[in-house]
Amino acid sequence: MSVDLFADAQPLPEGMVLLPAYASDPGRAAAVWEAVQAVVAAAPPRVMHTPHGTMSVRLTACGAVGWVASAAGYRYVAQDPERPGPWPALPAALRRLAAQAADEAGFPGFEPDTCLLNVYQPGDRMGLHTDKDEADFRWPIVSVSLGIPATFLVAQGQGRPLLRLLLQHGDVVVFGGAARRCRHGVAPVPAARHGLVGARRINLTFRRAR
Ligand code: MD3
Ligand code: FE
Repeated sequence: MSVDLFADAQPLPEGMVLLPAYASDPGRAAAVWEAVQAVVAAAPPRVMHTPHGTMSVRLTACGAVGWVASAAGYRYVAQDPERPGPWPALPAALRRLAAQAADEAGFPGFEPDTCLLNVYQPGDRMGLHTDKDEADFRWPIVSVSLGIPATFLVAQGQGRPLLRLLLQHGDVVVFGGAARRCRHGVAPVPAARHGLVGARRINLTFRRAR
């Protein structure tokens, strides 16, 4: 079951589905957190330098490919440029979480080939952008928020106001359909501490890149 917490105040873009506390469900929480810690230990999050400047957020990835930025641009690559060998495998608990959330949101058959992990420290932000480095926009992106709550921003269309949503520990958002092409970003993360995750926000995005 999905709950549309903000439906009265703010209509959501078509294809955007909120699953509050889905990842912190007692049946999933421990395996999800264990998997996240294993990925972060194997492939430490690092600052990336884009053609437009340095990102404040630290990034890493797991799966068959990972997203990397350089002065030359952005792309998905099978080798981690900062370590010998491939990215860590996508842990089964995370693959299952993403597939179940997508199914729940009306996008059956989702098989992500990558999960990007964004690690925010207080003050870190992500400017408005569109995710367009993936091959087929018919697949959704599944987002999982862990740790410090943050304000997520979505631009609904030309001249329309920004939608602002507070995403809290365990919240899952599925972006399919028209929402897949929305501009979005994250406001500066407040100084705070989460009991499990510490003074950080970790966002996972599951994608079918190829
Ligand atoms: C809407 N991450 O990694 S997740 C990103 O919280 C990214 O770290 C943000 O934007 C974060 O690219 C937001 C929510 C999200 C992810 C992908 C989307 C929203 C999206 C793709 C299309 C539309
Ligand atoms: Fe994005």
